[in-house]
Amino acid sequence: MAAPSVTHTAYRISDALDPSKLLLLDAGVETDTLYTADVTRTLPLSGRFSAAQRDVYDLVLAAQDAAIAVLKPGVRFRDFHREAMRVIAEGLHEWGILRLPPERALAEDSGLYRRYTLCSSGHMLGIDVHDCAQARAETYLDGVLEEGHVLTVEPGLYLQPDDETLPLELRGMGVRIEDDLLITSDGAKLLSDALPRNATDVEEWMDRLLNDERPQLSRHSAMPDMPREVRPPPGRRNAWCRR
Ligand SMILES: [Mn+2]
Repeated sequence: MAAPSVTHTAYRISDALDPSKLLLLDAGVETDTLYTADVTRTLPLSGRFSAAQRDVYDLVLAAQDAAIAVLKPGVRFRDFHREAMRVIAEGLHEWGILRLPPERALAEDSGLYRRYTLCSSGHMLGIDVHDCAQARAETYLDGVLEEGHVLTVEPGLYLQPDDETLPLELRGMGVRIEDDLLITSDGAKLLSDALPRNATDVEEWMDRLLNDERPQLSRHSAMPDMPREVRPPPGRRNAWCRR
């Protein structure tokens, strides 16, 4: 969200939105089966990305595409994050922001790119939206993907407003793109492709939203029609607001 420090915290929108800024919208749902998911899109509030915003957006999308491309059974959970970070580090190096060669920045004992990425690039989905944050490392972070696993891939660039290593036009910008994927027998199926992903499609979507061509809500998306017993239990805490 457009906020003074680019973090994963949920913000309340109390002021008018600045059309020159991006809106990072991370939305979570829980279905009547109690399974959860979240997706993120980063939207230009004016309807059009500025050149700098588009550059950052395109780099994050390239990182996400690269990460998605390595998903298949037998691949380690950490591998897609590494792949996303390789693309991010190469892009930041090309822009002159990351001064040292990407392979050195990516080394285990360096991680210098991390000041711009802050966090990991995805998580498993299930009964908890970060399913399961309490799992042992050997079955999750150090684990191996299997057919039937469902996860998010959500690399981002979070460029702090006071970071003097950044050109002025990039400071304070945050971009994340998050999609949900099912591991299949030989790859991964994108489950959230009903939402636009590339910058041009996002702009076309914003055009329609800004011109108030709202789609009709389907019967299932109208909460008041749902029987009371399938609503999420009241007061249940969820980690959606953390990412
Ligand atoms: Mn997420």
